[in-house]
Amino acid sequence: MDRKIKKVLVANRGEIAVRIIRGCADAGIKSVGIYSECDRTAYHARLADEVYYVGPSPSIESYLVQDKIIEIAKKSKADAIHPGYGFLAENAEFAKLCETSGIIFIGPKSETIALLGDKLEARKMAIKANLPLVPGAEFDNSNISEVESIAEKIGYPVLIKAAAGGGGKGMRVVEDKEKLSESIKSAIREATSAFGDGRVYLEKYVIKPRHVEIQILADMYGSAIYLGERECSIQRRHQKVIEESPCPIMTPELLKKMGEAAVNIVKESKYVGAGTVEFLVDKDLNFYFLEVNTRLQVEHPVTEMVTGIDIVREQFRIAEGKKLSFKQDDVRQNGHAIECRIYAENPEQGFMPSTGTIEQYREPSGPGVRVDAGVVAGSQIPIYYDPMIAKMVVWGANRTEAIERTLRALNEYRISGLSTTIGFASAVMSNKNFRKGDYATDFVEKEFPEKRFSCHIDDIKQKAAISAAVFEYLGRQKVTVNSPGKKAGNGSTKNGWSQYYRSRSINRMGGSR
Ligand code: MV4
Repeated sequence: MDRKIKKVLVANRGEIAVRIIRGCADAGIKSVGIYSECDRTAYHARLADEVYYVGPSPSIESYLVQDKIIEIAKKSKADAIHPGYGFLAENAEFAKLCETSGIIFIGPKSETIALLGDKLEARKMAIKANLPLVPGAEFDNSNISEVESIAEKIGYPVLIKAAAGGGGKGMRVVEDKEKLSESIKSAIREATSAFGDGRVYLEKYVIKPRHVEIQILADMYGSAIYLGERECSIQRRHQKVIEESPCPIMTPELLKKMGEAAVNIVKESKYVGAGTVEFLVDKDLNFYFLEVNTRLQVEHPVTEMVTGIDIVREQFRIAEGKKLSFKQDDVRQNGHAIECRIYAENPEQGFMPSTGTIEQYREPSGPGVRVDAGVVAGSQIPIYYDPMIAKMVVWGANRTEAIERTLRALNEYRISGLSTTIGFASAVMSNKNFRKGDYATDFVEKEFPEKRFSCHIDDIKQKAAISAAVFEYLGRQKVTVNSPGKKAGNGSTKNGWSQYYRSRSINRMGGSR
């Protein structure tokens, strides 16, 4: 079964393509990049050993064109395709196409992707594997009185979910019987138009849950292990903002139970590769299965930093038909890691995507800091794709150290030319309840209820850093930095330079959005 992978086509862009290309280099594997029209000069395309044009900028004409990607894989003689996340990563049809084309798809088998992608099938699988589930049920879409009696039995509030959904898409909370049939009808309509599949089901709505997920690895020979958990409750509108590991409320007993549950569903579904099992955890530390993500996740580096295991490397090994090289007892969680997702968005304008060119770009570094970015100075941020441009992942010996170090690193980060969420991440790190570890999925709406977020720069260190940056930019002329004052310091999301410039009414840089 052993098949050495010599060359991998990376069917993605941005930071995850960069991550996988680096993983290839570390494993002695050649990488093939693909790029769309607007990604001609993108960093991932510069970094790959070999690159091919895949099509016009819109994803449906480039990163989603299955036949074209297979054709490039064949032309470049790639043994395998790594899909990253998003795009074709959880597309069972594409995995199948790889299989029938004799190309290794780095991920589970297409049947597994199809099965777990159907949330009702995944639920059945979880029941078979004895996982705890939120009380809920599938029902006949056409029979409203049946639905009403099921909802009554579950107890209000109930949550309508789409079988083809996931990640929060197509969900509806229903508070009482009166709104049930109308909500179901609109949920079916929405699911039909979004997924071409109108099947929905009901679950008891868990109030203020935490979102905790377990990273797993499984080989082709039925062995599976868990690599600890990630706490992912800090999100806004189902978009994760901060992730950390360990979960602040985790206990060794709970981790063992959740980890073993995750391994059970993985084994039951004959899963192969790296994957994530999502759970809700309530305030009494009860946990409930949600879904299985059959891909490498955005937040995987949090686990890598705490366990020391290179998940992408393990994906290659598993895909080559190797057995897992370590046992559950070999996995240790060391210290604490926090990931801040850096989005090209403007928090002051309701987190609207902020497109344009990155003018200055300087990453933080130093002890415990890892930045996975898809950009460099001069990069264009196109409108066509996800606005996440980088992830800053910070390790500390304990949670407090990780938080303090995250703040230090965020203060060091300089991006100008467009708006980012760096200032927002700092505000989360400074939040009292975040620091206590006392938060759930309602954190952002509760602690930052305004649609627009603006953060005030009054930190002396930040000022010093800004002056250094100005100094650098003005070609080493001597610059006197005045105190920005209360009113002026509102542009923190522009991070550093532009803030300063705005407060001094110099718009050479700040004006370039
Ligand atoms: C839930 C829930 C409460 N009760 N299910 C959202 C993403 C999808 N994977 C499942 N989600 C939820 N399912 C029950 N029965 C609350 C959420 C939820 C949520 C979950 C994880 C992270 C953020 C969230 C934000 C709002 C709601």
